[in-house]
Amino acid sequence: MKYSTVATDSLQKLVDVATKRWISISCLFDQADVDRSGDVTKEEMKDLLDQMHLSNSVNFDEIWDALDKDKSGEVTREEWDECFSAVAVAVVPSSDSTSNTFVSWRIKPSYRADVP
Ligand SMILES: [Ca+2]
Ligand SMILES: [Ca+2]
Repeated sequence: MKYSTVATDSLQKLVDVATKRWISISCLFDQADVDRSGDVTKEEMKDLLDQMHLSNSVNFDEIWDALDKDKSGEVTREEWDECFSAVAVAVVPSSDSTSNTFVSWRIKPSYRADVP
């Protein structure tokens, strides 16, 4: 699943703020779904962005477009999870770079006190 750069960027900002507040993507949905209807409406999503002080720094239409995959006018938990997991995957470093970091740690000189 690919989203526009603007959508990914905006969703990423939302994820960043949520992460800083120790809110998981799943909890974020609960927070957005104020009336516990099981889906998030445009109004609820706008309120959430307001709460997170993101209304001015993200592109709402792009976010909404990415979230409401079937264009039903509401975002279900499935749509929410699918969209955010796609964004989360995009920002996680590849396993290659992780193993490279690991290797460079291993070959650091052993006399360095700050290297385990
Ligand atoms: Ca709702
Ligand atoms: Ca929908």
